[in-house]
Amino acid sequence: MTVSSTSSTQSSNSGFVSPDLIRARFASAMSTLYKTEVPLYGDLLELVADANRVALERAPSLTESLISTGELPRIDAERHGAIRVGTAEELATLRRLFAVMGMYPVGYYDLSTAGVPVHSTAFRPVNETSLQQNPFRVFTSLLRLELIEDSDLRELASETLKRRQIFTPGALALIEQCEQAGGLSAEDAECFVSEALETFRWHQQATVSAELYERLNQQHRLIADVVAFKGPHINHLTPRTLDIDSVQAHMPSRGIKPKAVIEGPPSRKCPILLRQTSFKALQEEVSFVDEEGRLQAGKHTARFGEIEQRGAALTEKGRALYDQLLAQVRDVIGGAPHEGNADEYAEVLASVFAAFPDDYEMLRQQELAWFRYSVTELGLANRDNIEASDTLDGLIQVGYIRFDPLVYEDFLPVSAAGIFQSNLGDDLREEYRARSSQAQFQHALGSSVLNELELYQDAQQNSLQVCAEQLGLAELFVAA
Ligand code: OOG
Ligand code: NI
Repeated sequence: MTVSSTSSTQSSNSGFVSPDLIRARFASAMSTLYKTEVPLYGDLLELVADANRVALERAPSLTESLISTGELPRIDAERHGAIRVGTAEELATLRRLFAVMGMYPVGYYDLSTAGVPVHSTAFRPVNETSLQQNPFRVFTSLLRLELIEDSDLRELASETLKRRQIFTPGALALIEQCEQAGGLSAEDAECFVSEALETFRWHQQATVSAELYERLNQQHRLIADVVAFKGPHINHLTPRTLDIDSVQAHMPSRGIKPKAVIEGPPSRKCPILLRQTSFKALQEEVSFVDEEGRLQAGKHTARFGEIEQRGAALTEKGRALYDQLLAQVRDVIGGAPHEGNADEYAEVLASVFAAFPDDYEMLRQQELAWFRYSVTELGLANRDNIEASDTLDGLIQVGYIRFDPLVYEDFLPVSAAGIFQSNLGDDLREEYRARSSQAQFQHALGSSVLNELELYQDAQQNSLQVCAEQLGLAELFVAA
């Protein structure tokens, strides 16, 4: 896969608008749309903005670190969304649509092991400049129809999906045009944003009868959600908060009832990976259509709200430790957490995770997390006193180089499963025995997915290279 490495907000000489700008426009249009569709989302945005302001006022070092990594300006606009599609063709066309906005598939998530019949990737910007511009990401799942045991129903679902077209002719034409010409003009980009938005809009009218909907729903609620509608409605849009515990605590005062447990690591001094919580999906009025085309009133729950707090991206070693500790927590409490054991879960989580160093210097020395290194003012002032034998650790010790955690830009399969489950009903727990199949997913996608660890490693290495150049050194590296 080729990923464009150039990115700027300005139009280039060719007269094309940068993909980063198209993505920023799209993310903002999507947020406006979702506010009108799900008004509680608007309330949540206000809560998050308040909590973020307080968190920044309370911790000047947090502000400093966010400035150093270039994240501060992006926080207010930061969101992720999620959609679910039904066919390989839909997924492959989405890949092309997202590429227009500089979003590429990163990572593979298998959720079938947690009883959710999908596998997924995240479309997101991949280079640092683009991430700083606007980090909008979309968690995108492909339904695994092969997991429907009833072959008649499987066939019906597949035929229903084949009959729909989730993209407008205008969107398809502009994707094609962008691929051929290498970009879009300002006017075409604007048109693209509004055409693309159509795919993610909620459709009140289903494409199936109430009876077929019920049969699909019986198999799995998620199957009904994907198959029975005209398009892959965006099912949540998640703002990033700097203090998830505060937002969770304040939700009820705004009439929002959060799920019982925050997914991910416990609250820490040095946040790692991703903590998420959501509120229950809304019940919405829909109309089904019978064979004669008559409308039948009904209800469907699909859309919900979610917030997240992002922390340091972990290395392979750090991630292995995280997975091991999380598994240990689940062993102690006997499976996934739920409303009935939320307090016990929080206690066990905190005590088991005491084994995960909660100090950036330790995380760095033990190579558990990725960092962005930068030369300080002091370092620049002493540039001429640097010696070729100076090491990274030495330069950090004398205060010539600082390091800040690279934020985790991706998702967590166990958390994602928890989010799915809480919105589908806690009763759905059975696991699918089907094997995870990244190859099959990539075949449907029409390309491979990028490895997130390589992206973080590159970002860390690039920052070290810049430091070396600024200090007149040939190279700098993390001592093994
Ligand atoms: C996606 C759930 C996963 C997350 O933040 O982990 C997700 C879905 O419900 O379609 O969005
Ligand atoms: Ni989400």
